[in-house]
Amino acid sequence: MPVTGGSGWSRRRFLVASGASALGVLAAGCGSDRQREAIKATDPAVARREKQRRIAGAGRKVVDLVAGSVSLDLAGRVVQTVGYGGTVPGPEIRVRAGDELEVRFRNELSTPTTIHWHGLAIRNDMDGVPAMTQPRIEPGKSFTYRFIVPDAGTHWFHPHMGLDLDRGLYAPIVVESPDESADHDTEAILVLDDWLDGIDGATPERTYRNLVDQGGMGRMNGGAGAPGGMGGMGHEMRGSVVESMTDFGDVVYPLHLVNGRPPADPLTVATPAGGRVRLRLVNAGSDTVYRVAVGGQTMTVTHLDGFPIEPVETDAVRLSMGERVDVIVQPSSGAWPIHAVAEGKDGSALAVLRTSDSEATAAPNVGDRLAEHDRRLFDDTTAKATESAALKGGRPSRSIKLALTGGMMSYAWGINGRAFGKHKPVEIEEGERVQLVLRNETMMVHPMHLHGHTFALPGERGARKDTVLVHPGTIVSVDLLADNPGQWMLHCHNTYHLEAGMATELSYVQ
Ligand SMILES: [Cu+2]
Repeated sequence: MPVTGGSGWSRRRFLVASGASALGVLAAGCGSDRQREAIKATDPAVARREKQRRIAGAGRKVVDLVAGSVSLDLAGRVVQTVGYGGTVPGPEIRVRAGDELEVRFRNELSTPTTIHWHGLAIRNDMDGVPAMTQPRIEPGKSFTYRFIVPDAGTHWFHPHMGLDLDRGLYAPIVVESPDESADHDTEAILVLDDWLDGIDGATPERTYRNLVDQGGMGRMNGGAGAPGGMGGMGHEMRGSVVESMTDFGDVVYPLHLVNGRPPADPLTVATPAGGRVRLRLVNAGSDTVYRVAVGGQTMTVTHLDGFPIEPVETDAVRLSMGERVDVIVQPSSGAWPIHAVAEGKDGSALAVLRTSDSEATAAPNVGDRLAEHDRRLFDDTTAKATESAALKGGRPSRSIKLALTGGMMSYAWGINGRAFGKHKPVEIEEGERVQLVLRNETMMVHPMHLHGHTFALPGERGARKDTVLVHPGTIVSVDLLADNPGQWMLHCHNTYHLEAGMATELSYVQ
């Protein structure tokens, strides 16, 4: 396998950190413009905050987890990749809010790694960002993650190293609420992923190289073939069929998976006749925004990024990379496609929803898209958090402007014109309530993800989110309560944009 752990921003970051340490500058957040002393992951404030999360009588869960190589059978085509626990996705972790989770992790990869618990506002030293919150976990080494899980919801975990996110290293973590009444009869977790690793010689590294070398020339598939890796199914000019000229992604993927399975071998979700099923949707993709609908059915959106909203009935939902959406579906008798189409490019992922009284024997036929995809599309900016989930506190005391910058031609993505490593940390004090103003100055969408916090979308009782899709030429302002001291990544969840440096740091200072 090509070197992944030492590639891209993580290595640049490491080098910058080393140099800065030699000069006696704080290693965490050693960007050139740090003004004040950072509260690092090892600071007593982090342990103090964790103590506040402790609930008397709460449970404890211990999980053993291994990352290593995996043979993945994609409808008869076997590829070699990496994953957790020998499967793709890795085994689901299920805990109750308030419990302490201990994950005894062993790295059997040939490269260093870390685990980031996406969506969980946990203690900073367990957040899994190399050089920022913990050292890299070298091959053959172990690390125990131990933290209190604060909030219920549908979340997931993945590495925070180089391009490993475009492999099979991902798995869901579901946090149950002790006081959430079940309004459904059954549930299923559907993890969506765009897949290229191991198909016709494609690797994430080759894909990234192609993007950098030939940015702006066309779509990239990372495959072997013509010089520059433009052979096979990859070369397709952009722009002609892209919805509203919006560029949703630049990598063409040969396959799109639901729970590690391609459309030719779809997962079946069984439901009792007349029953209600909760679908927990996760987008673990690297460069694909999905639009999901269920054939012949409406759906009710109940949670965004794990947090409850006032329910909204719709026909289709959109998930950008890193986002989660929970919906309730009450299917009529039969077998129905759960169809996730890639926004702005060809390809789709498929699963089947089948009621117990269905007489259908074959998977339902789907074409390019369902009628439901083009009916009501759920808009998260109109969603309202439930009373209990609404962000507490008053009005923001200040605004922090963050321009999302860069483009395909140079493939130099950044924030405020700077790549990670040359970034200026966003400094904040514990207890502040601020507004983050995300302005997309590029031609592409960017799903912006903040670690360790769940911000609120604009408006009265705006939905709580940790990842928000910012469309080209638009501004999204989110409110943030600074209640979790430490150093936190704020980055685009497009794996290739992140690798190119589209990240900064939310830095608690004292
Ligand atoms: Cu991006």
